[in-house]
Amino acid sequence: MSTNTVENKDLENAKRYVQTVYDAVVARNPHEREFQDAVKEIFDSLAPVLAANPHYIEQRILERMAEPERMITFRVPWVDDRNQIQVNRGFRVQFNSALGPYKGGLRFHPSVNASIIKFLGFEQIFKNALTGQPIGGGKGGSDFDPKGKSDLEIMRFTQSFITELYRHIGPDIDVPAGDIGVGGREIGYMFGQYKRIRGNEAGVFTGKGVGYGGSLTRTEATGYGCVYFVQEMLGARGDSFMDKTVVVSGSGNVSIYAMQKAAELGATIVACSDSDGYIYDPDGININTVRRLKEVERRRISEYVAEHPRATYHPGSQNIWNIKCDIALPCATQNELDEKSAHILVENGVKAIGEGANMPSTLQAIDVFHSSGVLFGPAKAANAGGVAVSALEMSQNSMRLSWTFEEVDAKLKTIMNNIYRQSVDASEAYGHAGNLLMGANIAGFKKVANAMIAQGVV
Ligand code: NDP
Ligand code: 2IT
Repeated sequence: MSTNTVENKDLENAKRYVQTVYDAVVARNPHEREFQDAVKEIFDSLAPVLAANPHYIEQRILERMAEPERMITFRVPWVDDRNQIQVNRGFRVQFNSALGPYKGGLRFHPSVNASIIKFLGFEQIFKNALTGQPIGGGKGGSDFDPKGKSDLEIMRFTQSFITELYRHIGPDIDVPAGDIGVGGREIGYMFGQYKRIRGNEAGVFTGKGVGYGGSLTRTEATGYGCVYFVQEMLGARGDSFMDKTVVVSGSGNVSIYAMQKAAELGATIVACSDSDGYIYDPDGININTVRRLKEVERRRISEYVAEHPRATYHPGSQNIWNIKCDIALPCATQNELDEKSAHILVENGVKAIGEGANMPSTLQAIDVFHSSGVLFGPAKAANAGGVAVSALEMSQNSMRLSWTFEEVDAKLKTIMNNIYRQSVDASEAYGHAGNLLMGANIAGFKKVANAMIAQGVV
């Protein structure tokens, strides 16, 4: 029997093992489609690693990883401006602490449920590992809808949320941050309430205001980091953002700063969106207008066209991918880019995709990108800049000092470069050169698996 045959046999065994564990995950988490997809996306990358390292199978690492260490679900009662009592559901998944305290954002959106929180928490484990910083994986949130709520309603809701969550978090235990619907305002209120109960433990949240323990560059970090990652991918082909046409979905925190950095590097951003529709501006999106409308005034993206008459508004956010572009940065939400949209992007000559959001491309869309040779920067690598700067915020809080914008930005660039390198190296080492999804999954997985084995069966 040739070595190759043995390797193929091991690979086939590993694939069968992965499928068995995946089937058990589906059976144990029925109806949790997003969580199942996130597990499948990672598991499908791992057969070559398991074949080469059978002790990962003996140690039942996949079974252990796919089960959260802890899942907390709680009632969040609050009183609205009409003096009506409202009840929402709060979540925190503490998924994996092998590398450090649980770390990950909080999402406030009506679609939030256990499946969404577990998919995000599972992704976060491997993303955080890729940053090289000592942080485990967690995520949380609520089905609360911040849209249209007054500041006082947001404050009352977040205070109630923290009045339960405080007992489960702490600077060395679990450190939440922002995600969809949670930005500086919400973190400020949550930190304030935590402080009343527990005292001034600055490192318990990241994404705080820079005046009270926040890090410079945290606001920009995810968007900038995503563009730095795509810059690395383009650079390897002797290309860059200069003179490229870019489409960025969403118009929130990640989207705004991805647009800003891409424009700074010489690209023209022609479109962005919110959940109602998208705007197209042939002159290039005016990012200051978007920032004011969305960050300050909390209005809809459709209102952009009133100030920029050459721009047009199109209801239906999905159709943003019909616009011809060189680079597409999905920065809104999960499953926003499906197989059909992927085909349209490829037919229109797209060169690179950088996932600023979490799991924005469906599994089928990713297959389209890979089979057509488009550069594909997977979420857990390309959007890791946000959590990476969160970990830098934790370091600054521990040291009781503040680094400058330039210092943090330089560290962010180095981290994104390292993530890119690790992803390339792992993809090559396991025979899938160019597939950065496999590379990122394998590199993140090995760090977590090795730490879990070193710490015993816990
Ligand atoms: P924000 O709440 O700041 O912005 C979200 C944006 O996406 C809004 O413009 C929102 O529009 C839009 N959006 C939401 N759902 C849809 C939809 N179905 N179709 C089109 N647009 C939609 O969130 P963030 O920018 O922080 O997060 C965006 C993505 O990036 C999420 O996937 C998040 O998990 C991920 N991410 C965030 C990080 C961070 O540091 N904030 C770090 C890493 C990843 P509308 O106003 O209409 O709701
Ligand atoms: O998905 C993510 O990485 C985030 N929302 C940021 C998490 C964090 O802890 O900064």
